[in-house]
Amino acid sequence: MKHKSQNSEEQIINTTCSSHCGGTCVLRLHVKGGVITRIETDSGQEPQLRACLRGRAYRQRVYAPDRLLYPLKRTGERGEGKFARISWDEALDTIAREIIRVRDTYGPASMLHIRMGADLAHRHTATRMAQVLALAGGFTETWGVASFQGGVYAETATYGTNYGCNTRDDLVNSRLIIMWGWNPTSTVTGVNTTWYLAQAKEAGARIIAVDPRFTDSAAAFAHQWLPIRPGTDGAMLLAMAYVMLSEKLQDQKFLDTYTVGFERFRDYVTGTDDGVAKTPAWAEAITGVPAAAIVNLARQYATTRPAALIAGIAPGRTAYGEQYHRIAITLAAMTGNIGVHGGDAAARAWESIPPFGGYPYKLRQGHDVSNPVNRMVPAPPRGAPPWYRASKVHCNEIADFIERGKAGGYLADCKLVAITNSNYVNAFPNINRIVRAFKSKKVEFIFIQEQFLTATARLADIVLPTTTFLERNDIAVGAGLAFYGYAPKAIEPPGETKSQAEIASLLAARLGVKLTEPKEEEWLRELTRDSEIPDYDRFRKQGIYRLPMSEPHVAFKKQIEDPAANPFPTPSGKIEIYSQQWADLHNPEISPVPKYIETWESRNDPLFARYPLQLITTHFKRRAGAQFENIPWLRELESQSVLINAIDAQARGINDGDTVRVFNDRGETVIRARVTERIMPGVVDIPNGAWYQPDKRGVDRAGCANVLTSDRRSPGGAYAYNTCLVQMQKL
Ligand SMILES: Nc1nc2c(c(=O)[nH]1)N[C@H]1C(S)=C(S)[C@@H](COP(=O)(O)OP(=O)(O)OC[C@H]3O[C@@H](n4cnc5c(=O)[nH]c(N)nc54)[C@H](O)[C@@H]3O)O[C@H]1N2
Ligand SMILES: Nc1nc2c(c(=O)[nH]1)N[C@H]1C(S)=C(S)[C@@H](COP(=O)(O)OP(=O)(O)OC[C@H]3O[C@@H](n4cnc5c(=O)[nH]c(N)nc54)[C@H](O)[C@@H]3O)O[C@H]1N2
Ligand SMILES: [Mo]
Repeated sequence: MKHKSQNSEEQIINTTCSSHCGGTCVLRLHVKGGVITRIETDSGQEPQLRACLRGRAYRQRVYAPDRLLYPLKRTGERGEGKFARISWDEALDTIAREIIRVRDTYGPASMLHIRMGADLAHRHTATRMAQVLALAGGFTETWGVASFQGGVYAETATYGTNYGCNTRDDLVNSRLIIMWGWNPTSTVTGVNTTWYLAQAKEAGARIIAVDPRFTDSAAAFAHQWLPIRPGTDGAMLLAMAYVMLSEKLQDQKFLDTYTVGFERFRDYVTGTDDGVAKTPAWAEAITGVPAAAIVNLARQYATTRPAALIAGIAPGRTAYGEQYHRIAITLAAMTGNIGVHGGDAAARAWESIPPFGGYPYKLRQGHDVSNPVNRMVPAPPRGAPPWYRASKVHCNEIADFIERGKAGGYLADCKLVAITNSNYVNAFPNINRIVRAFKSKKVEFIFIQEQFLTATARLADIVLPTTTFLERNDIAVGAGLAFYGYAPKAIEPPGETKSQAEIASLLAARLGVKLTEPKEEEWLRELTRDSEIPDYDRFRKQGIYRLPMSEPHVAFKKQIEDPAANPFPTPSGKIEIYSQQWADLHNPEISPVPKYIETWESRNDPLFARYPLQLITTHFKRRAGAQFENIPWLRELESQSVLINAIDAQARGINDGDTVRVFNDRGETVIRARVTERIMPGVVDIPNGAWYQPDKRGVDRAGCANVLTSDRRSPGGAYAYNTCLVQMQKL
């Protein structure tokens, strides 16, 4: 796909949007003279893979006036934002020199690599940089998937795998859909999800939303909205189990055939083992959901076949979020909805791409890194959170790693930080602490690959400008529907920007290490060699390869239809409601029986007297994470505001549109208030991803939620973004 600038013929290039929302929708790029003039979406074969507002606005991202086009060197203090343009040679020579110096002086574990997704791509991922660092002697890795570590942990313990999702087209087979903390009209999480929800509704499915907010998804699809206090979902699910047990509605045959440990769960639910019956009245006091509504939902879920409990990942981004996921899965087993069309395994509502689940593509992994630092420590104990190793640092503990290093029990003192595909400072909790750590002289060198001068890039010493997915060749896979998408290089990289893979190979050469990788096209061909794609060249030309399927994919169908031949990949071969692996960890906070454990910063916390509002931080329609924040077309849609219920607003003399301060002991942000009935009293919502902008007093002026959120992590590694007490005041 080469474009010569003198070519004035307009070309239409199909590509697959690889953005962080996991949509993987079709974009039709109009390119004239090497410039994208317009972006449309799919208008071809049904079902069309139609893109959302963010994909269609991508042109403003590619040509944004603040796009980074040249390597930068910091000239002021870290965070001050003063940079000078330098050459690639100077930038890469400096980075290589620093890597060698830090490695030889302090050892490889003193180099930390922070990497995230950014694009759902396969070649141009942060893995390229990780491979270089690994070959150069190793580095300290992070662990914990911000999106859904609680769900990943719960699924691995209960099902033995991360692949627990049906394709979204199976929703039309459901008679009842429970959208539990799930708002796909905003979050997409798989192209066409809402289209299938609409079809399910038209076909007569009953749809219920359990969410502190009356979301657009609830408004469009739900017959009933049940507002629930954040972080209390486990209690409501347990009470539903209680109702099923006391009315003998559970599918005992399913439980006997496919699960182990249900009796222990039953004894916990009925209170036989701890003296507390998990009744609807018990749950009402905790969750705020009326007992009668809990009874009603339990009966519906147990008696409507098939029924899909779609267990959103946001309730799992709370303290002890892994327990919520385990209880949801147990309910899916109690109702016999696993492995059947129209049901759902109640695993994570979003499984993005391999290795984090989704459709089980036969795709080679482009993500493997053999890191010598991980071999410096013993293998993790059985049952430890997936991807955990003693050498790795949880993303919430990076400030601690920097502050305390070896003295804090880490393998090394943190001296160098490499950041790829992440706006770490903006995206992770307790920004003020992170900024202090990054500014401290303890870290001697920070470098980052970026498209924009984000809050994180402003703290770096060297910034490398990188391409968007429209400027390099890659592939994407459908999350939610089974297809491969080609994402061709549609335009030349602007300015001096370079792709992830090119940066990695240039740096490798300077470090004297050899990346034994084939060239781009060969690499992609190799990646898909054993895949379902029958003819790679044809796929490349057509842009999309849809897997021929006679019916929607249903997770665990084989295990349920023929259990003898297809055991679950757990130690017992069954769905482990009781997890011996978790029991062996002997950690009371990682209960082997799915339990409700009250969160920290709950309404019963003494802190509640000072900070009586529960903050949630949802994913915003006009952004993906913090990406797209600077896109004018998208900014027109909605302002960054804190949602507050009219009752709470009135009590504070706050009117719609007022500027308010939201604060707790960790920080403060100034933001516009939106007074609404669409969020329950006692809960406020600040959409995650506004660009952190501290004033001279250190108060954030942009409405960036992570100055408030807590960096305490759940024992299974879940991030507790939605467990946070705050107070709000009119300015
Ligand atoms: N309070 C709160 N915070 C949250 C969450 C929450 O619910 N509440 N959610 C968390 C979740 S689920 C996630 S996944 C994280 C996300 O956290 P991050 O992955 O750190 O966030 P992104 O905003 O996607 O930032 C990716 C950055 O990589 C840069 N980048 C560099 N190279 C590339 C490239 O090749 N392609 C692209 N597209 N970008 C590149 C982009 O410009 C962007 O600044 O945030 C977490 N933060
Ligand atoms: N437009 C857009 N799409 C995105 C993203 C984005 O930033 N913008 N980010 C992408 C990424 S990286 C991810 S990980 C996913 C995130 O996808 P989700 O985690 O599903 O998205 P959220 O908006 O955080 O939360 C979904 C719903 O859960 C509710 N909720 C919050 N806390 C609780 C709770 O404790 N209990 C219950 N029952 N409900 C709760 C919220 O009110 C919200 O309506 O979305 C992806 N898609
Ligand atoms: Mo995420």
